[in-house]
Amino acid sequence: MVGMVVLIHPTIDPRACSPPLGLLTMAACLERTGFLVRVIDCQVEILSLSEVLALDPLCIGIYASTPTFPKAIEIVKEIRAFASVPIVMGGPHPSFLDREILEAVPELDYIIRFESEEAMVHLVKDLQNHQLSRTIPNLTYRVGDVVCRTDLAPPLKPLDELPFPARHLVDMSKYPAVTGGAFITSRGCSYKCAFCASTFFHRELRARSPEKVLIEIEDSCSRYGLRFITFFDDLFAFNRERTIDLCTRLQEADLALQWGCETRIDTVDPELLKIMYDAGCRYIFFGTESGQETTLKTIGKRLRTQAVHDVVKAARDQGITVKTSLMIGLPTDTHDMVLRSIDFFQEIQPDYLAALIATPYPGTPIWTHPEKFDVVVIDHDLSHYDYKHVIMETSHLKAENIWDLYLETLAFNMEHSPLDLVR
Ligand code: B12
Ligand code: SF4
Repeated sequence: MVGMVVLIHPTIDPRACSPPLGLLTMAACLERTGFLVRVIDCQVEILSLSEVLALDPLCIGIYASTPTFPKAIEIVKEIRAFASVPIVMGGPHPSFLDREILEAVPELDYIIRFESEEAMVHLVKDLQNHQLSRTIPNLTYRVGDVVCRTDLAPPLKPLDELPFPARHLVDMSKYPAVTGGAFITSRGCSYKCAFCASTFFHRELRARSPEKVLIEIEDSCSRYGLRFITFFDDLFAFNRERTIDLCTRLQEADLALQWGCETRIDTVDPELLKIMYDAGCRYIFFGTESGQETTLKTIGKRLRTQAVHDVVKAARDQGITVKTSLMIGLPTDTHDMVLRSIDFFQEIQPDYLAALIATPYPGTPIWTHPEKFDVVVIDHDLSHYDYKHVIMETSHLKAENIWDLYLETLAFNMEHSPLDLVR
């Protein structure tokens, strides 16, 4: 008999949402192995518990980032109150806090840490055979009251061996046009910024071949009529040659497609920006974080403000809409330094400025070593970890200062008509 797996993506904020690509890639691997998969992306679909249980799944899998973790736990407890079906959780939050979570939540059976395609297929096969082997990688489980872990598998490669995300398992028409066309062409990053967990999550930067990426884009465009897509990679343009290769292919494919991406300031230059523009690039989000070089150094961002100035100008001159970010409440920032950062962004005139309150997400250096950064966490409600709440105070900035500076930065956006694309 073919087994069914239910995968749930909880949400706290359904605005500007996009299909959950990691979960859909895992779903595609399960389908490839012969399992039936039902994906419930709560951003666009709600299913009652009785409808979920009527599917009689072999197992229910739930994704959790830090802000969606409380919601994910609510779902776990609701299911467990009515059924004994095995429940597994994955995603960034449980990956970094697996032991603590399994110890605190007896209703949850398993956590798969980090990249989960291989482990999930293995686990579901074992559940179907009623025999759990200890060779499943990345697994955290319980034996009696004791929480145990298996070793991590090496990062998956080549990524081209993975199937494309199973977009057919969600209703693509329900996502907003501007964010629904989501793609990921690489995993990981080679930097270790103090507020970011990416490098620790993926461990190694790996990229898919431009050839395969283009096939996925062509296929999705023809199925779902996408006119604008976003590359959500951490560091889209990390390799100049590869970026040019993908741009050339996009241009030759002549899909009448416009696109956006997220990348670092120091991965592009005027020549590359022109190539990207000619291939349809109309939007870039640069994680700039601060206009102060000392702060950029403290957080390990390693950017020059002159480079930020030059690249923002070059991209806008090229006709690309530019969004930059300013993090409020970073270690070592004083009130005046943040005001000077706001001035800096006012001077360089990006089209949009994302105001983000610095947040110590699990897995990030600030979260792991708050003492090194001289910060104190003051809010432990994880649903507030959304860059919009004050979660920590620094040696120079108390909660009220951070909030006031945040409002001041938001005002910058008001003057520049905010289009809340993503983040
Ligand atoms: C792209 C991205 C987004 C996109 C998502 C696009 C999309 N449609 O998928 C957007 C912009 C929407 C987004 C939003 C947010 N993001 Co984000 N995002 C990323 C980024 C850069 C890449 C994620 C990705 O796709 N990776 C590739 C895939 C393969 O990985 P994955 O999705 O994690 O899935 C794998 C595993 O997690 C696991 N898995 C996934 N689902 C499930 C389910 C089960 C049952 C199991 C077992 C396993 C499993 O298997 C997958 C395949 O290997 C990561 C950084 C990173 N490199 O991971 C940050 C990252 C995940 N995001 C982060 C954050 C903080 C957020 C926000 C909270 C920010 C905010 N605005 O509040 C929101 C939360 C959204 C939510 N609903 O949870 C943090 C998470 C830290 C943490 N401890 O939670 C990260 C790590 C970046 C950082 N700042 O450190 N994000
Ligand atoms: S913030 Fe950007 S550059 Fe820094 S570690 Fe995260 S993904 Fe890499």
